[in-house]
Amino acid sequence: MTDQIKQEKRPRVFSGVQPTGNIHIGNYLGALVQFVELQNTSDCIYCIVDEHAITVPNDPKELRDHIRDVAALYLAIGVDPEKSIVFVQSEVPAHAELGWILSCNAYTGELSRMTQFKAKSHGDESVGAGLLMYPVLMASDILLYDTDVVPVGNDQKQHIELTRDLAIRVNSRFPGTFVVPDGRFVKSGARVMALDDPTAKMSKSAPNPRSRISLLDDPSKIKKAIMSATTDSEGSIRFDVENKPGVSNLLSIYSAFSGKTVPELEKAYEGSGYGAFKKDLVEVTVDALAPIRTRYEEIRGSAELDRILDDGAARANAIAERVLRRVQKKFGLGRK
Ligand code: ATP
Ligand code: LTN
Repeated sequence: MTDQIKQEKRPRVFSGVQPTGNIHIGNYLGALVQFVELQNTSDCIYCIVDEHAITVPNDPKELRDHIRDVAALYLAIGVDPEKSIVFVQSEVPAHAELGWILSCNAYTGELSRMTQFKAKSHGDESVGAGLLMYPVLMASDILLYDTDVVPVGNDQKQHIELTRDLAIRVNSRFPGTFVVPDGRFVKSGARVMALDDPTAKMSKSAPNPRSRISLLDDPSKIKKAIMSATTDSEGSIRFDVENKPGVSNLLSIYSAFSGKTVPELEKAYEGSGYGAFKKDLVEVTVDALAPIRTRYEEIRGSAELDRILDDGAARANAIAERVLRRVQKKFGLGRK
């Protein structure tokens, strides 16, 4: 039995984050914490998806900086390059090549109905076609590595569904082309809401900086954001998303960072006011993020970071080229 378990193939995990700055606790609790957790049981590949970042207007200099930022953050939260492959998407050309093949198998109708496309294009005809193709490139990222599991935040469910649909569609024409992946979503903290408006998700791009806590915020910024977080006038600390979205969001964040369950927290804060609760949450959050900041500062400008990304690109290319060749053969592309 033990031998049998040993011989079983470890699941392949793939995920990516866009280098668009301001990585916040929503990204962290919704997706990134899983990256670290999965390293011990799976073969993990973590990508900085810079080609996705150019689907909306962007500044090239900032993009360059943010690629390093996200890479350093991966390592700072505990992604271990000895266990996982960490690389930059544009350094593996097979992503764009498989993306083209997949785009020939995706329907313009299904792409134009995607929530993200509708939200970001605002029905504008002159919006970049890359925005429409965004989920196809994401499917390519995933399918290129014969991925079994994709740890992401809840908001990516529709993209994962499309990836599965595309894989199944191609497989029905050419059996055995793709592994059909599953999404993996965390239960608590899966959707962190904006601090100033707990009915909207915490977002990198929201104009109010107090709507989010970025992973690299200093203690005074964290304090300001939490102390000014929207709550309600009832004054009791209980989890009730419908009627108390602000307090419920804070309870989820508290629970995720402290390891205490929500009922434990409700009990501990029975009878106390929002002020005391928020003050404690500031402390818990500052303590959780401090080691990440310290490690990030050590890594961000280091030559070691480049070495890790070079090595990651070489390892990712080796896998991706093999899978791409397999797919090209199925489609009759090329001569061999
Ligand atoms: P934005 O916050 O601007 O909407 P995004 O969703 O484009 O950013 P990415 O960097 O592409 O951000 O996302 C990285 C990961 O973080 C994804 O798996 C995404 O699902 C997750 N994520 C983003 N926002 C939240 C949130 N508020 N709560 C939980 N997970 C989130
Ligand atoms: N769309 C994703 C980022 C992303 C991704 C991926 C996530 C691009 N390619 C492949 C997982 C697997 C987002 O989080 N906004």
